[in-house]
Amino acid sequence: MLIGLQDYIVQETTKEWVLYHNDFSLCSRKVRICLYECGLEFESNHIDLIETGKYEVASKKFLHINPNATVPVLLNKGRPIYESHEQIKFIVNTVDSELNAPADIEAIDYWMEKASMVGNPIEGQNIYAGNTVGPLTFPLFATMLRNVSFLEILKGLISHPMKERVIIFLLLKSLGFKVFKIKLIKKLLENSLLILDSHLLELEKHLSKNDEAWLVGNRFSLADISWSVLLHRLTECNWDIILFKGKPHIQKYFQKLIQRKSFVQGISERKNINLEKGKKDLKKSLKEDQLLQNIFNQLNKKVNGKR
Ligand SMILES: N[C@@H](CCC(=O)N[C@@H](CS)C(=O)NCC(=O)O)C(=O)O
Repeated sequence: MLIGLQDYIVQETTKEWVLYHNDFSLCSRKVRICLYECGLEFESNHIDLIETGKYEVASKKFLHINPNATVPVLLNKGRPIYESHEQIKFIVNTVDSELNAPADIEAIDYWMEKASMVGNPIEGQNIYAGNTVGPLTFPLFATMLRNVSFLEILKGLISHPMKERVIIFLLLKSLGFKVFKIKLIKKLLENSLLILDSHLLELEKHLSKNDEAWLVGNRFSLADISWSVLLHRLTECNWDIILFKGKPHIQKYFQKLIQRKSFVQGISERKNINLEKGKKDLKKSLKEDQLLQNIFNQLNKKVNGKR
């Protein structure tokens, strides 16, 4: 897997910064927020994921930019930087901004890495809270895929380098929420939720002892950017009902994060039709779909019943 800045050019450009990204992608959101925080101008290239309509990430044109078929990809003077946590670190190390003011770098790295998606998205969840996000987004993937044809997903079987991802989307498209009747998938969801809860308890404890303005110190940092997109995804999938319960400091912290100008520019102001429909349908299903309600109730008991 390619990580960090590469020494070759994938696009002839006069632009210092070019971003290949997607409205819905959590990792893309992170990089957009960082670019806005630093006040950087960038060429913006929106690339569709299957959830937002088609497998543009697996198109020949995009595979030239990233053979792994994932967004975001940030180009610096045409050279690609892979992995969103590397991209935001690169920005901060390259550009003068409030984000690289003197601070407790070790603590920022700790919290930033914890919220990152690193390696196989369903492994290493005890270290990377970010790796729980994929399985936890399954219900929203299922509603978003209602607006995408089977044919579009099947195309991924030919062009996408990570076929297992395509198979998961085919399952979600064909079974909808019934996918959680598959024991392995239900267990994956349950484990992801429980592990994320333990990361959130650590975050809650840290915030409760912290009388500074942000996660690390009084300056907004990469740690805050990384947690803002993760916490926000939980609210998009309605997991906040379960996971934010009894965590008043996280609730307050999240409200502060979403008011930040860069968050508004990087997330709130970017409306994606498939995402908006998917979120609306998921809310509706939570009120009407017995199977989904049962899953939420069971998981709520598992997380909050033990306290
Ligand atoms: N660890 C990578 C994760 C990249 C990733 O998996 N991106 C997702 C969107 S958040 C993607 O492009 N998925 C495309 C696909 O699975 O087809 C990073 O931090 O950049």
